[in-house]
Amino acid sequence: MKTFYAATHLEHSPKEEFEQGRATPAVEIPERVEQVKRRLEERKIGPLLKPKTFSDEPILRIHDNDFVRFLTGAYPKWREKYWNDDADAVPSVWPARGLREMRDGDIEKQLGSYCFDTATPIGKGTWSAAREAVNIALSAAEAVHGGERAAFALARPPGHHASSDVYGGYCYLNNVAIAAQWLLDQGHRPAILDVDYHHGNGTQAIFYRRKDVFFASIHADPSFAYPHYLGYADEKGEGAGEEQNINFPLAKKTAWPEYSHALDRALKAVKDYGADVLLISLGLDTFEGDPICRFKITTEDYLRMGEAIGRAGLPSVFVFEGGYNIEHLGVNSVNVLEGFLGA
Ligand code: SP5
Ligand code: ZN
Repeated sequence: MKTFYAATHLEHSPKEEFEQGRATPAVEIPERVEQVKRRLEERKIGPLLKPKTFSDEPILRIHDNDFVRFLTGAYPKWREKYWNDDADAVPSVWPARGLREMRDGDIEKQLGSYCFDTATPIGKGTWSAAREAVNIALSAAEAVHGGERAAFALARPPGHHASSDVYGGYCYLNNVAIAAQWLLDQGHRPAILDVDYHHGNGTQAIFYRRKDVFFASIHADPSFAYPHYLGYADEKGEGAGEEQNINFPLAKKTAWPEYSHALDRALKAVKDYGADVLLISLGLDTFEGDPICRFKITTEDYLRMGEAIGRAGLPSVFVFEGGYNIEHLGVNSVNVLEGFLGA
């Protein structure tokens, strides 16, 4: 299996995020992808390739133009306002109910209207890394479009929490959604399966009123887990997208028996939809040893997960998302890919 990787992500290196009322060390760090890269090299499951550079057009099929322009210039604008400080850009005020939703003007105003949390800092290298992650996802999609059975987009920062005009959850541009749209534009019928511990709220929102991309997500129940405001079982799509969205919210401490049941149902829904290509938002934060999550999936289970996805028999684009146990992240990720290849 071909993997697409670029070193550009190393310059997106957040130091801290703001959660539980205080600054805590960032968990979405460069070492994550470097660990996976090392494991891929060790297991020799295929070449590590540089992505091709795509134009902005596929991004603008998913994201609003004003949002993309904001992200491009946010860091310089922040630096200009706070020239005597070197902290990354994080919002501290939001246009909640009763206030005006204004997206222009002062950088503080813009941050609050485009970002939904305090865990997604914009630093000097953030834009170039997010932009290159899109090239990585598109390159993997292009490989599969060209006839490969599967490809792996080892992208960072992740993408599934970003919608057309809002970022958050360590995500800026929605890599998997952009790749799905690109495949649709080449004539495919794509479905997205999101196995990250957190609900893929951005991906869901993007395709919620559409019938041309199916979305299935298996995740921690948002009644106790991030992103809290989306990902419930009654969200089934709207308008033309009715019944084209399916959520499997699971309890704390979910282990493989319950997880695999949801996975089988999600894959059955993808098959029933008649997808001819599958994109997988591959988050490994369901791992029993993840520092910020509460599922009980084991290293062995990831082989089973890959096998189940492989048995669906669809050309597959794996797009890397979350997973924060640095030590086990490489083995867990590559186990999914090896399980898939062995199926
Ligand atoms: C891509 C992805 O997995 N994004 C997840 C973002 C979750 N951020 C909030 C998690 C809340 C748990 N707080 C633990 C504090 C660790 N610093
Ligand atoms: Zn996650």
